[in-house]
Amino acid sequence: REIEEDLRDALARGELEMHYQPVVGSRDHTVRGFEALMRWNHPERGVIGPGVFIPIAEESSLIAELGEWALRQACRDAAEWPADLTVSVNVSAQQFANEDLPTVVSRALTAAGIAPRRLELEITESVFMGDAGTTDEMFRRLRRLGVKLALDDFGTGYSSLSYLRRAPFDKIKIDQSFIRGCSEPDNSNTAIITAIVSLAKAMKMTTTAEGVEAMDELETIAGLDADLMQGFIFSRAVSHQDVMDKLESGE
Ligand code: G
Ligand code: G
Ligand code: MN
Ligand code: NA
Repeated sequence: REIEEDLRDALARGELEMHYQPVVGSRDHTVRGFEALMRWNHPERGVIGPGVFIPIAEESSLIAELGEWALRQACRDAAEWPADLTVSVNVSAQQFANEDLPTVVSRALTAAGIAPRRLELEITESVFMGDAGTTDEMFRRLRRLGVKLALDDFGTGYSSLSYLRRAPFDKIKIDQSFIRGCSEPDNSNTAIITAIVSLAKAMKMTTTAEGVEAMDELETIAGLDADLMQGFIFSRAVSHQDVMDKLESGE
């Protein structure tokens, strides 16, 4: 497979880049942080999204190298932002299953010199498919580092409320499939968002509504009291340089 071999060299050739999508407060729309999303600037194929190459990397040990690079780069970039902004990095189930993950995270934080609480790891429910003891121990080790933990794509996959009890999440990210059409009258998405926000508050977790694209969605979500929002209505993921330019110009 040609693309897999290319991907092996992509890191060394400097073809990978982290882009950043702003996460804003639902009420005041001020920027609270950024989600780091990987891009591959392929010399022939152009920009390739992670939806294409992350699954390929996950079929081999390549995901460990890509994951470590992503964490280090995101922390290094975040070191240049104002210190109250969070950087959120996606961690796939394969990365989570690697016992070196806490060491990798810790080294990325130290190398960049940022406070652990500024780094948030986005983890999906798929990590709970692994051995329960190993999974719980990984959560404990990550927690001990002082980083934040977010449950990504909540509500898709094999959702179980028992995961919320088992793992110490700081945040629930409400999957964008629940955001779509949430402003229409009498729709089940409104009820589901309301329930997730209420559950999160009761468990002292914050909520982010993902994939907000339209003004009516934005208004509905603010009304439903989700804490944070992200989506194309605010911005797509942009380069570190664009983040710096925006932050320096005061948005
Ligand atoms: O940006 P986009 O919507 O194309 O991302 C597609 C998928 O790739 C998302 O599920 C996202 O979580 C994942 N992804 C993006 N960047 C990274 C990364 O740095 N590491 C891992 N493990 N997954 C990522
Ligand atoms: O799985 P995860 O939630 O990490 O993936 C985030 C993905 O969602 C990114 O690939 C990003 O490009 C995409 N995304 C972010 N905002 C929007 C949006 O408003 N609409 C759509 N369709 N996708 C979005
Ligand atoms: Mn994510
Ligand atoms: Na998500």
